[in-house]
Amino acid sequence: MKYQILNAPTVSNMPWQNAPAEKSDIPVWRYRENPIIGRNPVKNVARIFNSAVVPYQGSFIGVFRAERKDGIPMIYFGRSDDGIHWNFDEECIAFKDSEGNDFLPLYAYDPRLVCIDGTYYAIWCQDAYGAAIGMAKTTDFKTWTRLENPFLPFNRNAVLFPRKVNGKYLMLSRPSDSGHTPFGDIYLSESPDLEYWGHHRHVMGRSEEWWESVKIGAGAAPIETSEGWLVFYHGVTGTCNGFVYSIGGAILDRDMPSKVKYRCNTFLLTPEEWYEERGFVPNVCFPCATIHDAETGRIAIYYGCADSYVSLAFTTLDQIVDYIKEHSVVRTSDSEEGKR
Ligand code: BMA
Repeated sequence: MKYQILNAPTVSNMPWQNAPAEKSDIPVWRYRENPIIGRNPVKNVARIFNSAVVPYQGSFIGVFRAERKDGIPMIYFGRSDDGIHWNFDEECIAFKDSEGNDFLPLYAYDPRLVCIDGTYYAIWCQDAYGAAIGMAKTTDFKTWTRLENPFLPFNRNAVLFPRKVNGKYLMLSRPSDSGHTPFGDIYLSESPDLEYWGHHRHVMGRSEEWWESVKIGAGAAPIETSEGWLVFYHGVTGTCNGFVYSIGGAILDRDMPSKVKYRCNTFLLTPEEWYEERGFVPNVCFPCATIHDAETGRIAIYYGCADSYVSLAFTTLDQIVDYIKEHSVVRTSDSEEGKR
């Protein structure tokens, strides 16, 4: 391998299919049996999409955005032996406060899941007098304890880094408005303790590329590589029929991730298949997680489709890093530290 995935385990049983024989311009290909989670996947749930998974003790676990039949999104826990076929709990995660009392958000959506030093953190969007970020931690997947909300409303798409950098926890997020936000850049914040967040830095903005010209938001937790932090994010454009969500890629500096080293000027995946173009909200590809294998450099991207399904796409570290570098356009607001 030309590049290395760092500080991540070998996941030899991760989901995988080789690239189709027919060559494509972009080295990201879909799982042939997509979508992997269809409609009505569990009792009282109409759709699961925009969800996050991690390898766990030889199998896989995840937190899932489940749009229930009462119309309220909540986070459900799921398990899988192969990362493809999932079993979900029949009730949403029963979050507790630090005293052990029930503490459910009014609604919760678009969860991410990150393991730092053996503790698993779920991060999602919820109501806090407007859309804001919620967080909880667990070590046993039975008790999930809510942490203080890291940021003021309005904010969405928060993603934790999988390790401290220069002694600080790092989180990407996207300040927004209370509606279907028609703007938005990715910022970085740091914390000594996962409670107090500050030193906010601009990472990158919506760009001059048309496919990401309205807003962008962090997607999967950053993957640490020998070239920097590999980030799959969503980029949104506006059409006369509404927003279109594509998957983009960038590589952030390892020591100062508010600096973008490479940023791909093309999308890596855009709605083309029926399950991406057609659904509750058409034309949405929304990445929330990857599973990656440090030994082979294989990467599986989990993405929500049309606010209705979950699908899988694949790439390899060498191919995606080379592709991002070859198509990189980094502007001043990307390459600077992001402090004004
Ligand atoms: C965003 C979020 C996502 C959703 C997307 C498209 O604002 O709410 O959960 O996938 O819109 O509807």
